[in-house]
Amino acid sequence: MDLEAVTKHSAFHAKPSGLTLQYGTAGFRTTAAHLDHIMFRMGLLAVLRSKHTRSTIGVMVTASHNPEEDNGVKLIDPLGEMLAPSWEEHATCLANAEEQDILRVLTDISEKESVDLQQDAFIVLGRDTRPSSEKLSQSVIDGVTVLGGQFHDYSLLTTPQLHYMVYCRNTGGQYGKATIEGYCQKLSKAFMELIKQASCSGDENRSVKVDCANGIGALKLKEMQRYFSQGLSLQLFNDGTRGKLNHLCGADFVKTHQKLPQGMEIKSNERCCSFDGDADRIVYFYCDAGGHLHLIDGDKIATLVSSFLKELLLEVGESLNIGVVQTAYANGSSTRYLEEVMKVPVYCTKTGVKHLHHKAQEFDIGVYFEANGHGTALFSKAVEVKIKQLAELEDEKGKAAKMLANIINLFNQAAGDAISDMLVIEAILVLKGLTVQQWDALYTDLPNRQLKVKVADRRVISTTDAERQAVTPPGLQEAINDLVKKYKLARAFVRPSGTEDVVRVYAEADSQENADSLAYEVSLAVY
Ligand code: 16G
Ligand code: ZN
Repeated sequence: MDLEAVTKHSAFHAKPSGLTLQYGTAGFRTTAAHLDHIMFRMGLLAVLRSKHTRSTIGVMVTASHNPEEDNGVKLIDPLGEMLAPSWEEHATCLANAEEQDILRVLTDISEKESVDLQQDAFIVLGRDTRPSSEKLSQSVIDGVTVLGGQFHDYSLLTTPQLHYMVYCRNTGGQYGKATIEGYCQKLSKAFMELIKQASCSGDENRSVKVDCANGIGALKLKEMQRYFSQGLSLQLFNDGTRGKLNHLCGADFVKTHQKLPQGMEIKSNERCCSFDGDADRIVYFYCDAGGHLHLIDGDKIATLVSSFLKELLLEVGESLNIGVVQTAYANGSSTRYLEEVMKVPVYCTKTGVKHLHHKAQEFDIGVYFEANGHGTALFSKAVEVKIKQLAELEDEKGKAAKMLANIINLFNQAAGDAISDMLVIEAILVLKGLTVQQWDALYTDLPNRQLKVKVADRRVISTTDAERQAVTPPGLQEAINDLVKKYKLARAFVRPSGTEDVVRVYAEADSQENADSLAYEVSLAVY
């Protein structure tokens, strides 16, 4: 380590005094003006992580669905997963070190993790379309190079595309080529092959309207469209040419406000979807003839996907275990439908992709989706090999296996991916001959409401049972239980947010009115 150079460069990226930030659920996130030092330091940390794992590490500059003025950064581990928890702590430590302590903290991390400083380091970078992202990623590069790391800057990418690149690079190209072209080719080839397998390709002009949240998704879809235009035509809205990122549009807006995105013209019964600002979440929706919005969220996506996979497995004749992973936010109707009608085991984890992803890896086939639309399906290596063998057969079994093999290729195995999920969903709808209305009608969501509450210190609330029960402050859970008892089909929980300084409240009940008042009453109990 050229210690002098680190000190010198660090001074160009000085930490605002008194500012402390934490590596949270999705990395660091705050107003872009406060992030320059964080970026530089995450460049440093990425180099140590790369030396430690002897692998390529990713650094993504984005604040996803948060306002355009915000930004953020997260590190991507060798197999395209989120950063290991012990290194999240190192990240927080390094981020909050005062200038004079930087070298000591770097040395501490290297010693604790026995990092061989002679090792090479390679970092790949990606960023979203925020005005602040380009400059901030330059600061990451400054951190990388001052520690002697090599890098490749992909510049504009969706978050899941960077996860894909990292995964490809660390698996010797087996998963795919670590280029945008490689990504587009892999996904569209799988998609087009699936579409060809549809028995009734009657609906030749399939099209879907996409709300791109004025973010990176628009750019990347435009880039990719020509690869699959024979199978699906897209009409893009909120493509960033006029509106502001995530403002009154995008998956998070549509899901939390249960409102149509602005800037989109839709007719009744048209199939539409919304991406979030970095294109790792997707929700579908349509308006019925009465102008009423029907939201099809991550829970319904998980249901469509897992029922399709279960049917294919039956045809293939393999008894593989399939599990669905949800969080406390999953609508009660979805959990009931999955368990009682579809008979698939459902597991609940804490909020945050890393928890769901980790749990999903325990199954031969693990389907995970957060209600907010982040998710994917994971297939074990053994399943992939087996299915590819069976796909060689020329009978019905082989046909089903071929379909499954294409689905495996179409799902991003490294992270939830709006583009990949959209193509999977579109393919399943064609293959099953389902309209968006039929899909929506699988079950009826319980009316629900989410609220956020500002409190002096959100850490006074701690939870257990995958965030479904409050442990502290004393008496809070009892109060929630009493409120829930007043309503039919009701459920409610509170949890401190991992990304904002607020407490989140979720409630569901038999009517929207009741869900609203239960959420309101619970929010009063939080004070
Ligand atoms: C982050 C998470 C998302 C989670 C959300 C919860 C990742 C990549 N993203 O956006 O999965 O739903 O945080 O936010 O893990 P909250 O803690 O503020 O409710
Ligand atoms: Zn996102």
